[in-house]
Amino acid sequence: MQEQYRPDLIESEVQKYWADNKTFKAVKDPSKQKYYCLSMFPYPSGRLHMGHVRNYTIGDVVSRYQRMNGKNVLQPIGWDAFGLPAEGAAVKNKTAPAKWTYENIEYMKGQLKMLGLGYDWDREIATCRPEYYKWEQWFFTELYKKGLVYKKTSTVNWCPNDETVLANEQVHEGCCWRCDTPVEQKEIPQWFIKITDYADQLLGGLDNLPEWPDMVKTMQRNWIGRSEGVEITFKIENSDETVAVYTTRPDTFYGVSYIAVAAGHPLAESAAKNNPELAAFIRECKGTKVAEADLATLEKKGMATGLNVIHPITGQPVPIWVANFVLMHYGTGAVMAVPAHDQRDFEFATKYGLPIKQVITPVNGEEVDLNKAAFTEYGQLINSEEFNGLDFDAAFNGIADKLEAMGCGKRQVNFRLRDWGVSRQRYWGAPIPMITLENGEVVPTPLADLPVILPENVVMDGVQSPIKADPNWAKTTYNGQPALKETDTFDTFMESSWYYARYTCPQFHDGMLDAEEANYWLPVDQYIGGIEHATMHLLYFRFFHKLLRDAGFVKSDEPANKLLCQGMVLADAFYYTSPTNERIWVSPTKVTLERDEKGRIIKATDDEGHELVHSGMTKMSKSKNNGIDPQEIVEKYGADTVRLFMMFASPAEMTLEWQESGVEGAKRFLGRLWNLVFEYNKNPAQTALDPTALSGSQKALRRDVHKTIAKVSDDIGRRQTFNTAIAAIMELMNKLTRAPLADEQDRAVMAEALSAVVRMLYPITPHICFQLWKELGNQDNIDFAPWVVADEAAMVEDEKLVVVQVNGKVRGKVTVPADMSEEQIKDVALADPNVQKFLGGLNIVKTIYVPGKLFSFVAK
Ligand code: ANZ
Repeated sequence: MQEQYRPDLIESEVQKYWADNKTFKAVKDPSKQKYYCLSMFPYPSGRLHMGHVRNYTIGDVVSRYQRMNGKNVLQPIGWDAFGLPAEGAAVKNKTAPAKWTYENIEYMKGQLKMLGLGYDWDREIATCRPEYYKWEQWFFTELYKKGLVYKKTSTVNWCPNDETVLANEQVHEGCCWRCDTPVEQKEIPQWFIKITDYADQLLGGLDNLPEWPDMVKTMQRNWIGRSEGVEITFKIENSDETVAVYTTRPDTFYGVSYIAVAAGHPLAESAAKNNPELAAFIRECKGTKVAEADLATLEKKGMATGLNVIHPITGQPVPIWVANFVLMHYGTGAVMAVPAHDQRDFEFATKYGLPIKQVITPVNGEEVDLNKAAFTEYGQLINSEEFNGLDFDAAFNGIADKLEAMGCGKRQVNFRLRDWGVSRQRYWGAPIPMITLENGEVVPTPLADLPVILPENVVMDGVQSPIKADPNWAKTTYNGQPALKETDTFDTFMESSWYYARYTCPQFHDGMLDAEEANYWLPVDQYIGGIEHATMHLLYFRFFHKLLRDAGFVKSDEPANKLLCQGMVLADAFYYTSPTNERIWVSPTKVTLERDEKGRIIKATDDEGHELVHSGMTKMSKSKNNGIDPQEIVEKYGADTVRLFMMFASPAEMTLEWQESGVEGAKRFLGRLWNLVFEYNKNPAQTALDPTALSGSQKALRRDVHKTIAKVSDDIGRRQTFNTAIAAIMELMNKLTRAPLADEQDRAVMAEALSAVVRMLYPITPHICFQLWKELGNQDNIDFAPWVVADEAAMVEDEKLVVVQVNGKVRGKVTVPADMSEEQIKDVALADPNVQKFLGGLNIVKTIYVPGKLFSFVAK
């Protein structure tokens, strides 16, 4: 055995062994319990970052742990390979997006292997490959045939710089998330998938996911946004027409002081016909973006239409206004405004001098000051005729009943969730498999013509998609007639919505999924990824699973039983201010620090002598230049050290603070483990451990070993608190390094302990453990060695430490057999010289015994 711990020698060799032997190849085996562990696949951006390393290390720890527990483990990996960055890079580097992507994949694959991640590489998927997206295209055509896909002209967020449609979440304060260009509104035809048909199931299904983080479930509930309300129809004064509103607060019906309609509402349009001022206002409204999130803070603007409705109960006329805070695509695009009880309505009414009538009062009788703000809580009705005094529920039902009886209201459930617009006008994505015939009819591409291949060998000019720029690409035939292919591509969330299922049968040629394989492996047992995917990806992923179920491919209702969202990786960020008043961020790897005795940073300078400001620990990012390159760190310390540090530095779902000193500590720990095995191996145990032949201290050490096994098994397996598991192993290691190796049973206890430690650490630091397992004399490989099981008998305490007090002060500690009686313990305590000293000359008046813990004398 090598005397020094040399990760540089071990790691590449072990990795080669795994690769040559396909150690982690997963094969369906119905006789074994399967375990599907999935980490969110990376976008092939060029290099791995620490966030990836953290995500993938967690997944690997879980996978290896489950394999040792006898499960048939599937841990696949692949590439979320389509997407906009490839186009930008292609323009910049004058290459094709495909070439850039494939090169990145090759490079990053090497990086993943360098980390020792145990993937089944035979299942690798790159979503930009035609054999993958063929089935996505096919599935889309099937959804179309089922009526779950439709085309609609709709207003989209348009980034004029990237020439692409942006999702609401991709618009940050009115600007493109990528390039900060102000976002415009544009009407274009788009393909939509009817996710709203599944809104109820997507919401209800959350209740069947006990092992998903509450935060994710709450975010999904809010995203789906189910609300119960009433749709109320108002008659327009002096007209046969009506206007409908959706309200969740029918209890405030007597407080309506105006009706507000969206700029795109037909009523607004018709009122504008003879009113140029109103028409101009509507144009202005349509030009500016109103994301739901911005509604509250938006400056309220509006204009009267000159029309009134008649309040169905009071018979009073109520004016209709056009208002910029009403969304066209929510509810009916019109609201009944109750300024006394809704803050948006309040701001609007205050601005335009509309009446504010209180109809709700706090239950506790407090005064409400309607000069300042609306009172928006539930309360008791006032100024509402026969409904006065009712609470929210009673008033909701009473007023809803009344309006229903009058024929002008009906109860309704609404969802905030919108249908999923999947069209993108960019090039680097899967072509949408639809064809327009000469007569304008649109038909799905037949299976025989799939995949609709995206040409990879293209020249990008950075503006237009090459398949749009090439007038020939779209030309095709359908039933012998000339026709045109769709030139839009899919939203890349499409590919990431079903990759988890394709991993179960990535080479299957006869269909989208091999149902037998899919149903053996699915659902995913453990999914791991960032919280930033809480709504969109994780909702589409759940949606697709239900679509796959309804298409007969899978039997389960949900794609993943358990979800872990790992925290972000943070690092210190430093900057100095340039003469032109710019902040220049300096990489922490180029910073020299001085610390005070408590370890706080008191001075930071860079290589060029600039004195730096320490702006604290923040998320590793390009903008603050505080990213640490995983590859450099692995080359410097070894993969095991990096993995150990990552898993030890904080609980998996919390943020992780990158500290190079912590990495060094992890390396030293692995060095100590290596040394201990080395020392032990100089004179290893020759005889088996005999639990009946152990001394007290040998028994005590063995007890620690088994207690640690029990804790680590629970921490890794159930609690997923990997950091506390590692802490427990470290504590045990401290005891082991101090333990004697003098007699044969000392060595036998050590042999058992080392075998346990190596197996417990294997999921976290697999290379060193692979090697040490061999050094400990095992013939088989550790990869399939059984997980250690704690021996209950070894954990039984056969001795106890009892504290002895005299008149409330600790005067001694005695070790006694666990089953010793109170009387006998008293004798032992009395025999202690120090206790005797303090009892000397006193009379014992009372004794108190707390079993197994404390013996107390009261003496005078
Ligand atoms: C009267 C009212 C009085 C309202 C009150 C609230 C408080 P959720 O829960 O999100 O469904 N609303 C309806 N359609 C709208 C649209 N297209 N654009 C903007 N706002 C709209 O919210 C429903 C509430 O949001 C509705 O209840 C309506 O205002 C408003 F004291 O009606 B409410």
